[in-house]
Amino acid sequence: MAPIVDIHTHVYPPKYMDLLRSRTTVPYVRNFPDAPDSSRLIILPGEDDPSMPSTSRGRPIGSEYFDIAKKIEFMDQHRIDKSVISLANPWLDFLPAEEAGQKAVEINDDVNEQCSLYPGRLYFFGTLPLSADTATIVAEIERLSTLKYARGVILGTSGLGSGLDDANLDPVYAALQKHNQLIFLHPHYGLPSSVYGPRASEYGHVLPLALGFPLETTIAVTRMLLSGVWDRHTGLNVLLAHSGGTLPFLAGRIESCILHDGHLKAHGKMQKRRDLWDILKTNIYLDAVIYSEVGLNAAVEASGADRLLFGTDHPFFPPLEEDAKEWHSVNANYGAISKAFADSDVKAQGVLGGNAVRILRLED
Ligand code: 5CU
Repeated sequence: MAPIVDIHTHVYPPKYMDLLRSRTTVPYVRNFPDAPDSSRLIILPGEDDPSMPSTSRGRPIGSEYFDIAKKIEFMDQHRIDKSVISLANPWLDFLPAEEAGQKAVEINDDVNEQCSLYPGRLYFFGTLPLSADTATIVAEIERLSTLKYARGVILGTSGLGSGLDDANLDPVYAALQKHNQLIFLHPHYGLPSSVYGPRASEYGHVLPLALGFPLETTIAVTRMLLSGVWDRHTGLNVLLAHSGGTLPFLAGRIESCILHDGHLKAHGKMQKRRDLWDILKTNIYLDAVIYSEVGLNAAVEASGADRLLFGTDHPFFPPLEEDAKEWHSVNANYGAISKAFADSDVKAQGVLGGNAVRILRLED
């Protein structure tokens, strides 16, 4: 039996918590006067609208977000053997350039240290100082490749500030490829809040999380495609959160729009271009955090069962019932895998952990 490996599971390590608690603008952690005993994590744009009661702002944050012993407890409770933990959004994107490099070193060392407390059970995706200059970012990639438990980096979609289709990222992509470090691409910024309409505040976090996040990822990868990132960096490996957003479902439409675009044709951007289906099967890995068999089947069709990896998104999406033992969100992902691979235990074992062990070098 392959081990069960969770590759989509977050932490805010102690050094990052100190940073969030020291801040007063998004992102930050705060106890509000009308609920002094409960800390709130405010990370998404617009979550701290003063017109909302403090108990609706952001989300409650408890020790499951930063205490690594709680991560292990959660893993044991859900039969997870190994986890590849990553700093949760918004990473270091908001830091001034001059602070980012040092903070990345401190936080990556902090997480590497946490992994060392549970040998064989914890690995991590490092975080990059993306607001710093390219040399500082590349230096951290090189340093990460020497840390025992690092297996790649987690990246948001903003890149150096103007997206992942920015040619200035080429040295960063080249360094990641050279050091065989996988990018775990994860959304944070969503879509402009105007698309959710004037009654958005009545709908909790559903629209930004269910739709804004996946569309953000889809747009980021399509911009990489259109700008030629995948042609210039043919060996770049990227793991997409939430089963690729909507990419497996929309890949055909994206390809068709490219083939019918007069502007791209006139500017010679269609010649020698790798197509999205090839990239999905060669460069892209997808997590299995999609909560249904239908989404999982699309991911398998697009990238193949051997490129799909189990995840939980812990500590986000806890059950709302206080006495729940197991998390519905985790069991939904387990259930989708067992239904989608009812006819192949080998494939199911791969998705649950065998693929992660192979791709991320997690052998004991
Ligand atoms: O619930 C949320 O806001 C989130 C988030 O911010 N990041 C994430 O990975 N999952 C859920």
